[in-house]
Amino acid sequence: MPTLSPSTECHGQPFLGHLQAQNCSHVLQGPNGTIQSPGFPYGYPNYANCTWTISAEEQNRIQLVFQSFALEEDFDVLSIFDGLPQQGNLRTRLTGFQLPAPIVSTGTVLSLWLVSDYAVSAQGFQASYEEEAVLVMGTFHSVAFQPWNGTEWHVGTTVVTPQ
Ligand SMILES: [Ca+2]
Repeated sequence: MPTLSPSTECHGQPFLGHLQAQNCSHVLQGPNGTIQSPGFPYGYPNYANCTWTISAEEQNRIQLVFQSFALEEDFDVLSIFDGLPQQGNLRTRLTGFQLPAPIVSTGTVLSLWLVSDYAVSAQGFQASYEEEAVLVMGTFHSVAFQPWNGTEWHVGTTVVTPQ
């Protein structure tokens, strides 16, 4: 009986090959949306092997907030990747029944990878994601008020409009 093992190779391909074969690979773009494990909230299948890759626009970040989380502890795991779902990008592995804290990507891509084993399911997970604009700290120059040209303001500076 063949079984899928996500940590090993499949026909010489890395684990992404499994995902394409199972058609459980989701590519999502901002600005926001909801992600659910298959069958949520009635239970995910055994041998689940699903990825969600979320891309934000340049300069933006992705915030992931869980609304619900229940995976068979230690045996079914949701891995979060800061970037594409590759081993080097692994950020955290989530399992069990505790609602994880929100996660914000450090780059423009955040990925999720759900793997379940051969038996015992649970409700699964639901999370919403949202693209966030990054406030670039720095200085800017007045354009509207010509006399102020050359004045440097920092974010948070109080600007008093002359009467
Ligand atoms: Ca399981």
